[in-house]
Parts: sequence; C-alpha cells; structure tokens
Amino acid sequence: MQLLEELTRAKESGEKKFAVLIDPDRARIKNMERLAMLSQEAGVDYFLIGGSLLVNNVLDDCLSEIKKHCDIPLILFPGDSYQLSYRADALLFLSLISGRNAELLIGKHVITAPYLKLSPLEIISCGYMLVDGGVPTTVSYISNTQPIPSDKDDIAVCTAIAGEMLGLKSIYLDAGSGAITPVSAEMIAAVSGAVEVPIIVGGGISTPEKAALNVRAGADMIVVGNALERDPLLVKELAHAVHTATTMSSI
Ligand code: 1GP
Repeated sequence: MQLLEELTRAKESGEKKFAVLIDPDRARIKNMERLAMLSQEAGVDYFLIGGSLLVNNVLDDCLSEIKKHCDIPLILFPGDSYQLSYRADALLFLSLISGRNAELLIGKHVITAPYLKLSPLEIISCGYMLVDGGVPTTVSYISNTQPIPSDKDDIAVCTAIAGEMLGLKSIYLDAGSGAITPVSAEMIAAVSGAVEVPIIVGGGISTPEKAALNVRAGADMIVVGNALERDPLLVKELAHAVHTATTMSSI
C-alpha cells in the first residue's frame, strides 16, 4: 500500500503514527544500526530524513545504513531540492504555505517536478506550516519567512484550509527543530477540526505526555528528532504514548 493511502486510512480509523526525524548531518552513521533496531522494536512507523541545511554529503549513506537494519519506510523531508535520493521510499513535497517565499511555495517544485515524475519515490504533497516555537529556527532563517504566531489559531486554520483547497494531501504543523514551545494542543485541535487531510505535528516534542496530548488534540502523525538525538532510548515510550493515545481517543 502507498504511504499516503496508509496515512489516510489510519486517520479514518483513528490509528496514529509515530515518526523519527533523522538529520543526516547530526546523526552518526555508526549510530544508525542502534537507532534503526531500537525504532523497529518500538514500533516506529516511519523515518523522516532531512534538514533545513545539510552540509555533509551523507544522505545516501544514511538511507542505505538505515535500510540495512530495519524495514521502516523512509520518507525524505527535504529542506531544499538537492536533498533527493532514490534510496528512500517517499518524499514529502513540501510547500511552505505559512510563508511568502515564492521559491519555497512553488519555485523549487517546478525545478524538481520532472525528476520526481521519473523517480520511484512516492510523492506526498504537504502544506508545511511553520509555527513560532519561541526561538528563531534554522528553517525560518534559511527560508526567509516568518512563522505563524503561536497563539494565532485562526491564521493556522485559514492557511491549512487554503492548502487543502489547493489540493495538498497533508498538512505539517512544525514549531521547528528544537523549539522551546511546541505547537499548542489548541492550534492542533483547531486545524484538525478544519481539514480532512492527515495532520503531521513536530518541533520541540520531548516527552511522551506532550506527544499523547497532541494526538488527542487531533494530530495524525507525531515527529520527534532532537529529543531522540539526546536519548535514543526514549523512542519506546514516545511510540507507545502515540499508539496508546490512539486507542484511548478512539474508544
Ligand atoms: C522538525 O518537526 C521536526 O522539523 C522535529 O523537531 O527535532 O524538535 O523534535 P524536533
């Protein structure tokens, strides 16, 4: 089954997904085996691979190494058009709809579309919404865009509705890697109530409690990166919290 279809069906049945974000620059290739095995044991649903800025040329190696040790699907989460690899299974085709940088709304997409059309990757369109996480983020600086203020749920809702009306098949609410303040449950609930497509939430989620809260608020997929770089053993509790909150919310 294609990943988007899987996500959509999961949303319909109230089943929630947990993804681990790997920034190939920060992850050590030699640590990939352990992370892959811990993730497999914990029942992690996906790996997201990418970053706002990759300075080392290790994307292919990183993907190959993970694939060697587990069969969790690999989804590219590209910060730019150079972050492409056929070694992944799918690619989030991100349009930065919270910003007004034309290159990141449609420009890079035009350049990469013919290559992606020929690629074996599943292309999943995604309305990417950067939300203020209490600290300036790399993505905000690199993209030259302002995040949505964290208390402006109405802006987030209107942006998500517009993205869905434009045909985007998923929405990503991201407070940015290492956010001090993750996206609020109120904003997640507001956006979740306004659109039908799967909602991915990440940025600054560091505890199972916050992950579960977000799921109950309406997130369909939780993404965690930083907290697992600090403590990979947390993966079990985080995945469990997301999957268990599913059960509780669908009772
Ligand atoms: C960033 O949503 C991801 O784009 C994950 O953020 O690294 O803070 O978990 P963290």
